[in-house]
Amino acid sequence: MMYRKVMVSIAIFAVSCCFLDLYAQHKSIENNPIVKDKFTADPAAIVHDDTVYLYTGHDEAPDDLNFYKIDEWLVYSSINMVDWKVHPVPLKPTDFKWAKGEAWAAQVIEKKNKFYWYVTVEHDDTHPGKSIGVAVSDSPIGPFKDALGKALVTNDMTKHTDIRWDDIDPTVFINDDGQAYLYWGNTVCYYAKLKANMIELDGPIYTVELPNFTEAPYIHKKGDWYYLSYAYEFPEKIAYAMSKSITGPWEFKGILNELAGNSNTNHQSIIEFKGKDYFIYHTGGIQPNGGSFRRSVCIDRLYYNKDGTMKRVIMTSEGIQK
Ligand code: FUB
Repeated sequence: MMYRKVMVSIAIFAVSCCFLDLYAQHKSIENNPIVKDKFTADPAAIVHDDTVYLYTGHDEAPDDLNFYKIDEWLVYSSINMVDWKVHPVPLKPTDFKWAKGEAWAAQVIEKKNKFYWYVTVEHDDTHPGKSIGVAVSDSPIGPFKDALGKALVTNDMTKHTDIRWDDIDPTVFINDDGQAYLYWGNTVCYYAKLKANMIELDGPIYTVELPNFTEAPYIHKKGDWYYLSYAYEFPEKIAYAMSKSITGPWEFKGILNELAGNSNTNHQSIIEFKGKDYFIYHTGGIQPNGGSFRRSVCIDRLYYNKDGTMKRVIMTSEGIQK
């Protein structure tokens, strides 16, 4: 009798262990947001030497401030999109002598082993309003320094709207023929060619008509298609348009990502890494004090349809799993 009891107990124990093990194997870790010890916003990522470099702003608004307080940009790297290594602060608005501050959205691009970082900052009183500057480094993690000694785009260079924050959110794309293009804007979407030196505009500034364009244009290419995604309406969703040419005409394709949890802004970056596509964005999801001015970068998979259109992103808590 005793022997039977012991055997039954052992069997129950073994089955329980089995279930616990299965549970552990199938329980996903919550990898979104990817940085949990500070607030990160406005992601922009590049791939270099089998590594992803992710650049963000550092949201530091105290709980009682209902506006942005962003005094530096940050850089993280990963070889698997799950484990992220933080590097020393690579750039601050104070590194631009002509800027007052405010490290708004920015994007890095590599050309001939140099890394050019196009940033939004508040200009000093000589050119009031938001401006775009460009910094350069020999390494994706910096240190970066002002490449031009003055702003690349100032508020007085664009006259399509009276607001002083329409020259923000630069995105840069180098076309197959080597020609680089800078897109940017708030309320109005602008673009211009860049000279081969990457630090001067080459010719006029054009505009692109896009439905409900708010800000955060982002250019990427997949196969023969160019994609211009952007923040749509406010609070922001992400919508996109497609074209067979970097300069359009752009055909509107609809919503790519819905409202981001607890944040008015959404700000996307899209990359392909080791054969998979990723949608990188921010939410206000960290509790208890995350929100529109204390945001957090998240990553989810992006999928394309056969005709090149993109499937709507499914934002998840799990994010990317190993
Ligand atoms: O982070 C400040 C601003 O909020 C960015 O420049 C916009 O894209 C929005 O995310």
